[in-house]
Amino acid sequence: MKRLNLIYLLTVFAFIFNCGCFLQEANAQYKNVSKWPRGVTYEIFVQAFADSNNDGIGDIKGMTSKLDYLKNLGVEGIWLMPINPSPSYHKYDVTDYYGIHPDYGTMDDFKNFIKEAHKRNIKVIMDFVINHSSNQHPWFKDAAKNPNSPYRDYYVWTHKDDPQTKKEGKPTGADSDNTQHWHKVAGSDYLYYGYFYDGMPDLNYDSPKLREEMFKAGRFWLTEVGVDGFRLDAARHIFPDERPKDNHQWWIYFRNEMMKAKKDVYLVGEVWAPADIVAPYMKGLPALFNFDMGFAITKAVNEEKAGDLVANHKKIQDFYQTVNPDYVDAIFLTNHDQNRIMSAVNNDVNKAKMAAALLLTLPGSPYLYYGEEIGMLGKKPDEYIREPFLWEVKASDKSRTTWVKPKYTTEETVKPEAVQMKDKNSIYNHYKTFLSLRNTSKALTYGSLQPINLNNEKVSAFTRTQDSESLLVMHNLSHTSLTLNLPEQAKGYQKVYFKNKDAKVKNQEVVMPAYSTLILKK
Ligand SMILES: [Ca+2]
Ligand SMILES: [Ca+2]
Repeated sequence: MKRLNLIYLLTVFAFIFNCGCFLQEANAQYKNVSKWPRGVTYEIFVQAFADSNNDGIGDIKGMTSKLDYLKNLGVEGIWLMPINPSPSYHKYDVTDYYGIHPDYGTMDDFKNFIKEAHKRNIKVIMDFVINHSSNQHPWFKDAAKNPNSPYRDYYVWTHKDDPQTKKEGKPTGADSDNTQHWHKVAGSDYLYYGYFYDGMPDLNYDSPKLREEMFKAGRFWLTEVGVDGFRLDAARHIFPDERPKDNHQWWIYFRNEMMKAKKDVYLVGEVWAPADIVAPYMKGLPALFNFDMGFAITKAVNEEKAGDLVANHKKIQDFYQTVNPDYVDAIFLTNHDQNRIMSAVNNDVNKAKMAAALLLTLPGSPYLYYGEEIGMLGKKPDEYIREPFLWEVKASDKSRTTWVKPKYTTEETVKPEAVQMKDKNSIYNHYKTFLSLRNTSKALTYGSLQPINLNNEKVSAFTRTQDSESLLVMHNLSHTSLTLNLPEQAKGYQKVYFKNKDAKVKNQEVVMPAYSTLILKK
């Protein structure tokens, strides 16, 4: 306990002295009001994050040693990309639903990681990839060579004369461009269904035996291992495209089964699609990723125009609320499947900081992608948006992984975390400041959203209100300083709650330097 108090005090002081911009009453306490899943979650590609045994591959022990780093950043949850045994580097094709990939460590390592995370009030969710297995999974290997295999029914088969095998499929969304969904097995007259590619045969959710098998695996991680929930990959592909209602129903069923093992299990689904397709999934999945918002923020920041970013976000939120009032809107800038935000804004650190400021002041439950907070760069192909995290300068970086030779995030382009920590203007300290800002404010964490029109397209302005706390948030997205008059709608917001870059307010006039943020309270 003593140690925790000390960390807490140090955090308070570091926070006050670092930015000197969080203007609260002198006796006000720095106190977290956010409660996960409404706090900030951090996505980790284990292979690239932190190495503990000097083999160049990130592992669970390495990750465990960085929990204090994540705690200090203000993170309350961790999402792990797949950790099960798999033949691929990314591990989205599983060969054992009960194991840990040996490169990453052992089950004991993982249980210890969860214990240490929970000690710090950090939740752990893991990718549970159940739409498909690997074609190297023992179930599939047996099913493919033997039509009478007990696992035959775990996959989806059809005869080569079936006309649908000749049909060119169409990709459903941005998550795949594969159009050949039926794949041959050498020496057999039967083909199997694999939505993504032949290495990922789809599991057959029309089979009660398969369904029970996957429930069993899910319950294992929740009860035996102790994870807090799952990120569910390819959530709209469980059943084929023409059966969306079966997909919606499936997740209600799945959630009920998982709740038998863990009442408060957290599930966040990947449905990479516009809001009208996402919405029906909310009945089963309490949290879904909001892909639209990340795109909208990136566009606004790049064009230096607020546009209808806030109004659209509110429209989507209001719509989702009609489907499930308790839903969690999982917002993010980019994830492991997209070019990194710093590259998406053409390496412009001011724009990357503005994207973060928007993400962390708008409603939703923010997800950060590892390395985003140090401004890591990265463009597709996928390996290069999943490059090694830079902890220290290369010569003294014992945790740095070498799993891939980086093309974008190198010693020359990105300052490592340890260096940025000491620089009050670094992107790292910008993230840390905005995480603290959000975590300590009920209005920013839970508050309702109202767009405010300042008659200037360069400024994104909105209020966030929760109970008696109401904040007027203004971001100058542009490279020029602006002087604005607050409209009638914003009357009464007079006191500075937060500011950076010398933004100021006097009476109803606001001065906002380029790329600044100003938050006023009543
Ligand atoms: Ca290692
Ligand atoms: Ca499927």
